[in-house]
Amino acid sequence: MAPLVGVIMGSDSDLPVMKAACEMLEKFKIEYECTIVSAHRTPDRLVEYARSARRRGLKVIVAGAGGAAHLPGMVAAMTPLPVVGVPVKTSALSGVDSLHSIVQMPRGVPVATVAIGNATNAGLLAARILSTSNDALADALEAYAASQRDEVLGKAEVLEG
Ligand code: RP5
Repeated sequence: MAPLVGVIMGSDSDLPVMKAACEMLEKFKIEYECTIVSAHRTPDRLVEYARSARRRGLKVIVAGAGGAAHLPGMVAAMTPLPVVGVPVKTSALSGVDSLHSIVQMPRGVPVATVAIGNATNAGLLAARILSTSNDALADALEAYAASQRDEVLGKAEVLEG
């Protein structure tokens, strides 16, 4: 099956963070592709990726980058698909630089930004977007939420004795 979600990142150094998005997509059996696209080091590849994404059947793009993190915003500027941005933590500024770069988009070009390093939520958000036209997926996401609830309630019960 053609991938529905494109997971991209600015560098292979982002992979330890971004693999959590892939794990979520695998958990919900969503077809995805994963690759490196650098806004600054491979600008032509960025244009090609973003411009062809919709035509190739992608429905959502998850883009992670650190530092001067222009990747999600530039992708969002070149495709009508929803883009979820993941600010990757940096050594110099702890990812606040990445967060600000990704979240401060100008009006008219949206990027749904998750918390610094939270690629899990990016994968989940992509799944939720797809679930608006997929009831089985929506059911699976509800079951996931219920399992989180039960886990917390179980821990509370143990604490309360
Ligand atoms: C960004 O620069 C990447 O997204 C990465 O987070 C950061 C550092 O890249 P490397 O120097 O580790 O390749 O483009």
